[in-house]
Amino acid sequence: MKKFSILLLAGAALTLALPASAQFAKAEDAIKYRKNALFVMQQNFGRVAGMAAGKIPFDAKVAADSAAVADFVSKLPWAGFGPGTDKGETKAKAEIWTDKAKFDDYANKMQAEMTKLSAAAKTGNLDNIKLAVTATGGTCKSCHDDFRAK
Ligand code: ASC
Repeated sequence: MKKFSILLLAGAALTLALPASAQFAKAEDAIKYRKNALFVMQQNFGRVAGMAAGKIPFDAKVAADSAAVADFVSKLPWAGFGPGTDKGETKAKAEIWTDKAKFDDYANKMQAEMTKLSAAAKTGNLDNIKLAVTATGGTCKSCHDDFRAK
């Protein structure tokens, strides 16, 4: 096989391996990736939170669908926080990389709560959803307080 084809295949393999083994062409892409994933997650979580707060009319199907998307997307941002992605257009604090265990712990807790929120939303019970929204929102906030610049 020609060298070029081997390189192409290797490149394709790396791309397909995302996000389990995160490889981005540039740090800038990793930053964009995590921000966009967090944005998509927030839009879906925010919709459910809005219903829980009575700011958006409650629609059980929309809530369940949105929570399921937020749950899935909550698994994505972390691949974009690799080494060397601390500088650029980001509010990510340096502590993410110097206190990685704590950051990972927050990230894991958020994902666990997002999964519970999705389960709660599937029940269609607004009281269950409210409790889960509060728990999930708390995990967003604690990580932002410690690891996101103002
Ligand atoms: C959101 C959002 C957050 C969290 C947080 C909850 O919708 O963008 O960062 O909820 O405000 O306390």
